[in-house]
Amino acid sequence: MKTAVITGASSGIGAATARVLASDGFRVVLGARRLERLEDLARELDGTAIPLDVTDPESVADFVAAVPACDVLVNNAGGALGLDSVEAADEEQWRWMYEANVIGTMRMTGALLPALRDSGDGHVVGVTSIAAFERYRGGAGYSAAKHAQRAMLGTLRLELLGEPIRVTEIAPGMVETEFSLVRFGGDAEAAERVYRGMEPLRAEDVAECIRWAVAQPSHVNIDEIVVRPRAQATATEIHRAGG
Ligand code: NJP
Repeated sequence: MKTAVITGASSGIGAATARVLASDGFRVVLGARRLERLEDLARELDGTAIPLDVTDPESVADFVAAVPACDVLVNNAGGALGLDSVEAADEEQWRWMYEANVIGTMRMTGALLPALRDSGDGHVVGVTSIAAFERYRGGAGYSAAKHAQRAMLGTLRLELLGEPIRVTEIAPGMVETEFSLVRFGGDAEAAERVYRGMEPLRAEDVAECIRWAVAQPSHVNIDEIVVRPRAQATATEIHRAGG
């Protein structure tokens, strides 16, 4: 049985990805900080829940030591904090975004590469964003981190050339998860406004893209998938009902 390790599996895209990969026959190993939620999902999927904070090297080391094997690694943990201009940037928020999205992906990938190699047919998936190649006002901190995460995945593909490990980037537009709630510090009204009058992607839509990329034959590397709601043309060009 193949093993898929999914970071940020306690909600949103990560949880949906765990469900589709488990239904495709993977043993799933789930990581995130909210252990209770992870354990509920692990029970449902007959998988394994292990606490993980990708911004903490010790936590990553403990997590990886408990991972029995790894054929697929989905680097999904991450997110955005705030929507401030560069001038008003909050350094702590920028630091967290870089730590979680970029350093987290680097740490997890580095630590699991030996297991991915041992599998003989490994796959590293990274969930970035359209913010990995677009810019928007107030989005600099998030965009800078996602641009960096994208650069890392592209570099990794070069460095792993000749090895049996695929590298795929999944770059979604707006997905209705806890993403906006986190971004706006728990302000549910502000989070709800983001999706008002338009139909965003669901976490399951993005998980389907990951499932498809992973399910391709081993010699097929899906470099990147950009997926947006029909009502979104760019990060800021969004069609809303009544406007
Ligand atoms: O958001 P959410 P998504 N260590 O908040 C975990 C990208 N994306 O599913 O630790 C370990 O429901 C957190 O778990 P917990 C986005 O940038 C999204 O939408 O328990 N895990 C939770 O499971 C991100 O990379 C949209 O709090 C950590 C998960 O991450 C990915 O999609 C658009 C962690 C976040 O789940 C999944 O986000 C886009 C840590 N330090 C890109 N910090 C969108 N939703 O619109 C957080 O372009 N997590």
